[in-house]
Amino acid sequence: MDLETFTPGSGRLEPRAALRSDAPTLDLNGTWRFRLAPTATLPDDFARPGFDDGGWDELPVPSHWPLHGHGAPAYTNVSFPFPVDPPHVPDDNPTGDYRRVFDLPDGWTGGRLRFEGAESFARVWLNGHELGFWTGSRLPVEFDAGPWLRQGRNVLAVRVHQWSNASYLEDQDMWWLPGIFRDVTLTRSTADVFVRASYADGHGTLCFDGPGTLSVPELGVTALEPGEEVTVEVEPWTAETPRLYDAVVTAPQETLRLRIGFRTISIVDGVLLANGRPLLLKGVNRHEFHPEHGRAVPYETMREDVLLMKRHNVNAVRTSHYPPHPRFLDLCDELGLWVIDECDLETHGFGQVGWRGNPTDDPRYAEALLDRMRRTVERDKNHPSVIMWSLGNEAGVGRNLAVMADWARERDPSRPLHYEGDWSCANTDVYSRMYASHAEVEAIGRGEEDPLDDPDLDARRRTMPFLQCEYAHAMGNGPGGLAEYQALFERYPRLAGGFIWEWIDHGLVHPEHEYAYGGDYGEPVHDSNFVIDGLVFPDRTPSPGLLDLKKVFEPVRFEFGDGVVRIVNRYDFLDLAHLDFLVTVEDSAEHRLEVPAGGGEVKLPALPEGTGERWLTVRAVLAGDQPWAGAGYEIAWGQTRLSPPEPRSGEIVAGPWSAGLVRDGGEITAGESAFDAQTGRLVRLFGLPVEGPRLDLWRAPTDNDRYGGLEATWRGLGLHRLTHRVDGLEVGDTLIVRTRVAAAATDLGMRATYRWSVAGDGALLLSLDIDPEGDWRDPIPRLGVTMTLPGDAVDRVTWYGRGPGEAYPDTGMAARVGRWTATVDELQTPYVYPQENGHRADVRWAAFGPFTVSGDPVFGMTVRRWSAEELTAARHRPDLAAGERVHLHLDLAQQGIGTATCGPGTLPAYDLKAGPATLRLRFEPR
Ligand code: IPT
Repeated sequence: MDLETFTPGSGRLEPRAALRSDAPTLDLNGTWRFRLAPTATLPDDFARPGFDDGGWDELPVPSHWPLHGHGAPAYTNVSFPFPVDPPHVPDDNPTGDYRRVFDLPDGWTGGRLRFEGAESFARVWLNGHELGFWTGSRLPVEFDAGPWLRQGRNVLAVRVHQWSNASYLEDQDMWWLPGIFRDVTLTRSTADVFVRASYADGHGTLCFDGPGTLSVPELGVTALEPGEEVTVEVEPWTAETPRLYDAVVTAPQETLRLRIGFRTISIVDGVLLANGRPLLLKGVNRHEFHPEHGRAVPYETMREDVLLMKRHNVNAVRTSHYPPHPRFLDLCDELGLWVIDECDLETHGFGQVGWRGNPTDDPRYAEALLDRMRRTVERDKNHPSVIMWSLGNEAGVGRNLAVMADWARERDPSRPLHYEGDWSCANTDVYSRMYASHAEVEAIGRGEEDPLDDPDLDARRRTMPFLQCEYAHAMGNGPGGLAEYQALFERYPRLAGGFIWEWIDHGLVHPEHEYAYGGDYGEPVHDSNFVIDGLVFPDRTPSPGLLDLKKVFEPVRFEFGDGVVRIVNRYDFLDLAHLDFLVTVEDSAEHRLEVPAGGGEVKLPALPEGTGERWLTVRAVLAGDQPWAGAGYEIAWGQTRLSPPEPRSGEIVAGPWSAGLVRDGGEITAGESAFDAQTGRLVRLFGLPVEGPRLDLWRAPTDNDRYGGLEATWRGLGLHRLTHRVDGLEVGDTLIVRTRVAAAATDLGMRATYRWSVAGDGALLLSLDIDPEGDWRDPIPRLGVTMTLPGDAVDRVTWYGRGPGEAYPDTGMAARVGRWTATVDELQTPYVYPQENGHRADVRWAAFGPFTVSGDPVFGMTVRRWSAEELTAARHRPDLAAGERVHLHLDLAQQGIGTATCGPGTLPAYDLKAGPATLRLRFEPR
């Protein structure tokens, strides 16, 4: 077989919509016979009905064979895992032969074999007759099986090659996972239907193409003829109000059931509108992924994705970078998500060879690219949730884009076209970019972007709405900078929002590593953990990034005044009538607030009196059950401080040395606490053996620190191998320990002067002055102290500060002020690629087993059962094992997180620059 062909397939039927039909359909999923060969050069005899496959293995369909013990997955982002030499393919070409015997029910005649997805080049035989071949891994295909079907026993044979000329079109950033990974059916349905349902001013206009007639009983529409148009009063479909109407198409051979949503997408004065109102996309990029099944995603998992998105205030999905399983779009229709449906096209690896030979600009590939666009649009054209077609991702520029776009415009003028790879926007209706900085997004929002060379294209692009099809790369700890992007999207009408990169970490379950990423299967070329860059972990546990996103995407805002709160409705379509508003002060009972449906200023109720620092929290929760969350589910919240902490200056004045400061051999003791007389370091705290605290600047680099270059800078400065020199130790009323902290081979250093005193109540007070010496021009990882305690001294930590989750200077929007408690294990964020995590911000005090630490006024807190060095060295979750000590990091400041793995680094406001600083901590026995 010619795997180097430019032809996208043979023997195939015209593409048509994914439809629910009552025509008889046979589910051919299940256990198939399977064998894998290392090359494509094999005889075809296996397709004969009488072939003996007794020695073969079994394989479930749908699935990917590398996830069932045949070969191994491989991950690359941009790089092709074979030479860039189109149309040629490597000789090493894993080839899977599949056989399935099925019995045809009595009386069955005719039918189509339908494959929803197979990666990447497949040939199919029925009862020994070759029906044809197809490419386009994430696209459906149908063959006429009728002439070859037999009564009783039938034998279906499929040969799937991993590599073909079509592989050059499928260079998406994901695991290479061959196999028949979506459903296989034999169906007697033949109909195609294209329903067009628009909305304006309370009315829906409906018409359809297809066989038979269409009825929508609920709207009193009966027997609408193809091409006939009817306008009726309807409720519109939006992602916030996913109103669907059941429709029936009665065709001669079958009855089809559709769910129709009326909505109109338009662009007016450079603003993206849905049903005439501005639309702000709060989106995520979703790859199909399951940690055990790869892209053969179970239906329940798809549903879980949609539910999780809805529960985190996400309102849009880009189906990066191929059409998803068709049922995913049914869920988007039903539960309400705006969708950019992307064609299965990416040629990114050509970028690494200067885009030479890019199929996007090679006329020999025009047919294949058009074929992919047609199959995308035809399959998904009836979904109200789909509001734009995307030509593909990272496929460079070239004439074939126009071929795709021209066809799509003609076929479906109702949906704008999207493509990011061509900044001239020659073939699109929206201006889309990825990872543009805040400053550039703002310039575009103002209409002040740099002009294109071509004045016509430039003028055209200036009339377009702007969106970021990818931004805020959610790799590892982060992303930082979300709130600042959202503020821009909300400020400028031209900005239609964007889509976070990306939804899920594609970590594959692995016996040794827990979750595997690139390189874990010995791939010679790979992109390591770039495939671990999602808002949810591989098992779909939300990461802190998703919790932050929920906060940033909140559709309700609270602005506090004196005794009042102003409630701002930021939904695009809904009012606030479906929400309850609850007020509480610290841990007191919640009061209900009466809030008008339109929002506005509301008086706060009389609140319980109290002393010390107190915070008021308002929460907006679902008043009733929604299909995606139950009554009481929190949608938004806001906080304001009612009263400041009581000044405590009296207490922190050094008291008389009740216990005295005693030199005792090698120690200086203060009651139950003691310092090493040589180093001045605390060795015992209220009887507990401790080490430190001492100055520490290191954190285990985050992915953003690493890929963005900061880690290299920090290592260059030796911040991971600081040395401490004692320059002086004075024992008087106060123990003063003067040190200089610096790394070998550098002339930068920090003077660190520890002043220890004992308060009248027995508390130990530390005042640490930090004075940088030399030219510290780069941001530093953190500024604080580290100490260790015996492992059994601390299990649970209780603190008053922001929580419950982690927070860094530009993340942690989800962390609110309160009193929290967590075990040391719960304080860890289990990033698949271990890195700095778990920092709790603005801690007023924290109780660790036998003692409490208070800040003046606050400190940052991280508690681990391993050291920062061990965390730095770890590559997978299981590399981290509890040691004998608990490591306590008490910080004045941390460097921001940013999103430099892809996109801008930390915004300047969140850079941690070395400068003179003082950290004050108070240690008290409990
Ligand atoms: C961008 C890709 O579109 C996306 O698929 C993903 O690979 C992402 O990068 C990185 O995780 S393209 C990049 C060159 C900006």
